Amino acid sequence: MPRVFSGIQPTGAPHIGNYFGAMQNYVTLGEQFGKNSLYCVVDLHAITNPAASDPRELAGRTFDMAVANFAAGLDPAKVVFFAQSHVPEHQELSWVFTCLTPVGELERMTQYKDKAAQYESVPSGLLMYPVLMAADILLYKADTVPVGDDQTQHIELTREIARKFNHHYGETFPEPKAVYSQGAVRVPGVDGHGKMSKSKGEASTIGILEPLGSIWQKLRAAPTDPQRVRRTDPGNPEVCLIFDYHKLFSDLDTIQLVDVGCRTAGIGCVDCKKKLMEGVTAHLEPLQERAEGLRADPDYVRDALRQGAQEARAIAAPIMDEVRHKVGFLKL
Ligand code: AQP
Repeated sequence: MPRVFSGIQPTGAPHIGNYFGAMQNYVTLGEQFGKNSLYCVVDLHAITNPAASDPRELAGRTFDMAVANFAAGLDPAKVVFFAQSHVPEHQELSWVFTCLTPVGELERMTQYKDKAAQYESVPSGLLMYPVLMAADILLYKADTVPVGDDQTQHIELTREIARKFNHHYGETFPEPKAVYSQGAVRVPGVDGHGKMSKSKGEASTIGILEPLGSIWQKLRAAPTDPQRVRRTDPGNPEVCLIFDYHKLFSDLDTIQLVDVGCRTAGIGCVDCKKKLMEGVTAHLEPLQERAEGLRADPDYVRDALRQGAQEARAIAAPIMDEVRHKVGFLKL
């Protein structure tokens, strides 16, 4: 049976890119593979980003990320859901992989280059980010990784690290494959600049737990086809992020209606956005109600995380023993 692993950073409020790009797949794969699917709030990864690692906020964000995933449909009794820092073996395996990975390969990672360019002094944890990610996945010998396509290069490096370990120390790890969700591999930010990302700040994201009034304010102000200056101008939905969002939230009839309406100037941008908001509300309102219920019962969430960490450690322990033995560490 396949083993599934994926992680999500507690670097901010989860958004519709995380939801459609990854979290929905967590739920689907969780229903198929039960306790063979592991999901992790990667708080160790989060502290590679100094702007998102305020110690007064990190624990709360980790908790909120668990709430969001449970509200989105992940049942912690049926899958393994935990926080990365509660399973120290992630760091131990990461060190072994660090010693196998050339610095040059890490410096070539696009995400590293983009992020490092923002700092005067680059934290070395940022360079090691994909090595820790490889350890997250391979610690459970997972072969299936539901992610958005921004992670493709990191998954390729994970495969490379698995090959290298197997070559050096003998056949141990599978070469995992990324699984993408259909139609949502890279959800654009609501500011119209690149992919939606937590660390770009709330102005660029639509949070799945964000009040609906606030979401509407953002959608109302969001850019549309720049060529469509007047209401009577025909537009091109293919270059409009509102149309991208319709494909996520609206039914087929509505998608067709706004597609034709935009091309023929039969519908204005504000009405098109109102139609989108109907789909957003139908989708997110029940999820937000479930999240409220979970927030009102913090012991349930904490117990679920505690239990998840125990289950994860039980899977990781024999695999880590095998690694220690193969690497040659003295066993007492
Ligand atoms: N815009 C997106 N479209 C589709 N999938 C996405 N993912 C993230 N953004 C999009 C997928 O969500 C999972 C969790 O990734 P993450 O925690 O790294 O998400 P983020 O919002 O991208 O977070 P940050 O903190 O802002 O990270 P950076 O700055 O690194 O992008 C992953 O499977 C991801 O592919």
